[in-house]
Amino acid sequence: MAKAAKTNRPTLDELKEMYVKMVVTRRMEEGLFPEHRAGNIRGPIHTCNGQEASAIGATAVLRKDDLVSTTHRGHGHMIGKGVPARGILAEIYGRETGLCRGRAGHMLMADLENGLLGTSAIVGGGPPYAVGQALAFQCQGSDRVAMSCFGDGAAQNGMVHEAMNVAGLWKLPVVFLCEHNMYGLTVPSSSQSPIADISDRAAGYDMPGVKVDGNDVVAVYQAAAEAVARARRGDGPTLLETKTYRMVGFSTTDIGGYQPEEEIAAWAKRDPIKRLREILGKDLKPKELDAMDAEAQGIVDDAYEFAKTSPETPLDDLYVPEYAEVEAAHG
Ligand SMILES: Cc1ncc(C[n+]2csc(CCOP(=O)(O)OP(=O)(O)O)c2C)c(N)n1
Ligand SMILES: [Mg+2]
Repeated sequence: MAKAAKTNRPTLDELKEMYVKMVVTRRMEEGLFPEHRAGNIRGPIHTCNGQEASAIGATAVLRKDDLVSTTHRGHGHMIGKGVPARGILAEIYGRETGLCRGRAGHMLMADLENGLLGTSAIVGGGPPYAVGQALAFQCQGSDRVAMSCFGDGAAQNGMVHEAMNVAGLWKLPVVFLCEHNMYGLTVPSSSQSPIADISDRAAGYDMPGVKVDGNDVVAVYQAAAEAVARARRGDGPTLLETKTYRMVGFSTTDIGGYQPEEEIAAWAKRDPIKRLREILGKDLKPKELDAMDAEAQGIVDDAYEFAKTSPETPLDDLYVPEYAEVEAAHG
């Protein structure tokens, strides 16, 4: 297995942007659980609390015209790709101003303007359509890249193997980002996979397999930059595995109790936001760091206000004309 690259170090401005996006993701998601409990949004809601460095670091290296596909745990990938928090929250609240006009909800959002190809609640469903998109890019002679984000549980799914196989065979411009958070639902990964590192499978698809500390945003950024550059220059896919941890339950439906206390405590010490704050603290004064926290909180407060005050999606008009238009365009 290849070691993560030590090149492509993010600039201070990039680190600051990633920090704000990580805090936006954390604060936005923290608001969702109480709102769900209060019955203001429907669920289940899944959050990436603890996994922000993986989501934001990997998507930070994508261009606006690259595409990302994600899962039920995709808010960080959306924020990282530049999808506005307003549109995400309005979609979760079922409002006309949501990304999909309140008709898709938390697990099925897309935003083509910002390269969010889609969110899939079908575990393992994302990699096949990212591969299809990457094939289209290759046929078009474009240098665009598709990134597919999925979990360690999804990695055990047949569709994911098929997707990686064909991507390796045809040298498609796709990055497979496996966010290994140690659980699929309530089941530890050791009960699902005979090997600990999913990236070890990459050799079977003739692509590099790279494993990084998924709570270190710099390491994730560097490894993703290398993988995206490889895909962009036509050298084919990479399987990038980020080792991380889900600090909260699987979703709002999870009653918990299966993640050992010591395990949670050990990962809490490696909180990706705290770690990036320490890195930034070498160049910035505490008040500059506080200002970034305030900026992130402002974005989140504005997005909640926007979502809550937007008109509700009318239940008697759930028709989605965009599908008909796309079908017509393809004949
Ligand atoms: C095809 C399919 N099988 C099962 C499920 C039920 N399910 C939802 S999430 C999940 C576990 C996913 O684990 P992982 O891929 O590791 O993602 P994580 O939730 O840890 O981010 C399962 C089995 C589903 N949604 N789709
Ligand atoms: Mg998992």
